[in-house]
Amino acid sequence: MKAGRIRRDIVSGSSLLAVLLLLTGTARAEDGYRLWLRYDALPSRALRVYRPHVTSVVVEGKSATLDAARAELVEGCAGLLGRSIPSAERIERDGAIVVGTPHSSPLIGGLGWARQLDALGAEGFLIRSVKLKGRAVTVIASKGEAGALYGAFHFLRLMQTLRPVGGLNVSERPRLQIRVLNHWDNLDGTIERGYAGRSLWDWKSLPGRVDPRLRDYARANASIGVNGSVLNNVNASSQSLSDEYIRKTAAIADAFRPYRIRVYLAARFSAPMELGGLKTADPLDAEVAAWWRHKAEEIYKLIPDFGGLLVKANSEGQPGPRTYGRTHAEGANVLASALAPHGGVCIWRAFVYDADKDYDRAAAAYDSLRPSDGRFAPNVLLQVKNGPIDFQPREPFHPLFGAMPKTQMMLEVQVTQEYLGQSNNLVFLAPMWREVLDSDTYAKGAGSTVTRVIDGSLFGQRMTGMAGVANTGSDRNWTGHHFAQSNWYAFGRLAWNPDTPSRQIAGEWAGMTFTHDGAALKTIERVMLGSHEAAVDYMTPLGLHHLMWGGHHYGPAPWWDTEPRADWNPVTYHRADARGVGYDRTASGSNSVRQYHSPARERFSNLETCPEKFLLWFHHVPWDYRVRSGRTLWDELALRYQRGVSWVRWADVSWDSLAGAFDDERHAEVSKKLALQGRDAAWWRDACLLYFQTFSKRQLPPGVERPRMTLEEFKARSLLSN
Ligand code: GCV
Repeated sequence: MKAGRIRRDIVSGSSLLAVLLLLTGTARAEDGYRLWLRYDALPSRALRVYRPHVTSVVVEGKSATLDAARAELVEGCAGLLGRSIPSAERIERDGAIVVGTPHSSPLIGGLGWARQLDALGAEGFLIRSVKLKGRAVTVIASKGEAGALYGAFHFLRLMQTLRPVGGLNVSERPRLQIRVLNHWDNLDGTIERGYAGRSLWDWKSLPGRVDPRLRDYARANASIGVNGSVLNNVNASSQSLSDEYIRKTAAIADAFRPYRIRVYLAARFSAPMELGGLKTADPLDAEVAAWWRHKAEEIYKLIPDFGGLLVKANSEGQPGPRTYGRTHAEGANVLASALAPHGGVCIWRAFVYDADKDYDRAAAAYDSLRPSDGRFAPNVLLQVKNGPIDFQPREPFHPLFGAMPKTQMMLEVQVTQEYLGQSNNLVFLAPMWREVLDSDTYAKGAGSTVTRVIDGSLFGQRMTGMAGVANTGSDRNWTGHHFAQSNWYAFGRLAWNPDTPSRQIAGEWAGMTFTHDGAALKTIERVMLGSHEAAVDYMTPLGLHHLMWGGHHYGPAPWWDTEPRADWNPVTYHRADARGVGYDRTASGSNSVRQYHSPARERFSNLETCPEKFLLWFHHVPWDYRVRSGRTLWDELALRYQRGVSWVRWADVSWDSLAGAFDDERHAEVSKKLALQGRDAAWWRDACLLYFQTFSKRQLPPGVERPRMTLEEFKARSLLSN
């Protein structure tokens, strides 16, 4: 059966479902809590196709993870198929779903698949339609229980997205090993750059009371292959490593364990002083090393599968090894050697910048970390943000990718939308992350993509990973904006397989989250896939960056020049003057372009060949310079801003057309957010163009709407306070 054939019958299926829901009174609040794990009955035609393939769930063996897989399948299949699906001890009929490992399940052990399963590892899995005990069954098998659980979620996803479940021969394994969310959650319950309520971890009531919601958090993560959570802010409090907080952390780890989520903690580098009363945190001091060793022992006694420690050092006021004249490698290695006997890792952030006179912040991390290449311990991973400044709406890839062949590197992306309209703007981030993953570093000639750096295939790094700064919080729908859930989902899918196309991710998520109606799905996908480019257009087109209001980072303030550090001020980055706009990072300017390998370096350096999306990132360009459209830079800039605003209007109309395609509650809530996004986009356009116009002294070209306020009025009011 082809997916398309199922899809054509969907509309009649949904009307039937609506009638059924009315009759049975089973309609529930559509508040977004269920995320993409909604197991409502599928359209009737799909039911007819799927039901014979799914008649019972056979999970031999008992363990917390196998129990979780069984429960998910029983509940998920029953919901999707609109009938109860029993959990059975043995195969009694066609349509059994047999799940487990060769170790846990004699049925699977007897299949002779050990070699293939070994090759896929403990997190990989096979799903095959086979004859077993004379019955047509589906086997979900893995070498490890984690893989069996991931396979169960994969099977459910096949049905949720109306894909065939007969004749299956699926073979999957994660491309990256550490797939971890970084929560910037403070111990007082607030979240740095969090826009969806308070922290999910109720530290005050832990370890006595563990919020049952944590199980759903873990389920959601497991469903997309996320296998770790760093619980606390990288701007860390030493307290997170205190005995008291380790006990609290252990309670969270217990709740996550069935779903194979390991907990990690962010460590403050000076904790040996603050917690241990030492006089120094110098990483080469023997007492300091002993303190970290004992701390690791204490942690692993309570949390045997603890993932490791994440450190932000010598950055934005955080202490670090540089305070003692030591290198970043020396700093990382002291923690790494404490963690090594227990199998833990030290994840060291590359988000490091100083404020030397005339320095270019985009060059700082490379300059301070590259000399340490080859000096990090084997259980250290360097976690590098996608771009060299800071999660801007668009940045070129970080030059450190491809520059440290002897260092294990992870990619860090920001799922929470600090600079992208927070929880008010619909911005689907998969295309942005894809752009970075697909970027060619040329480190070993053409084809040396960022994906190949982080999946270990380019430099043969042994440990691999990807981190996402989480966007979850206590809001009922987890992420503030319903569509921000798609970014959590996209993170998991890309960390599992960094080659996954954005369209596939959008289609899966929208199908599972909103509707099976083919036409409606297409509309949602189009909105999602265009949203990042549109946000770049209305915020920072053509390579502009860091134009946002200081502090809260919401809305435009290109005029901002009052931060104590120049590198926190937008004026440092756009450099607008009477001649033009943009940051010259070529040899005639900061020359940070030197950090890229050839031919990327030359391509970025040359005004004619520099991709237009990075034009003002690398060049200071005259207002009358003719860009590829033949327009002057000024006209192009203005029209890009306008294009972003027009896109939001289009998205709003498209969304309106979906009324009735799914529940009114979420439809109305997203409509409200789109209205805010329209306001924000126009605000960005008007404030930025009015400001840049004071330098360009040119008229707005035809097609660009006139601003509704004066520049002084925009300056007087932060968008966030409106
Ligand atoms: C956790 C940006 C954010 C900070 C964040 C920092 C980081 O500067 O604005 O809130 O701090 O990045 O990634 O460490």
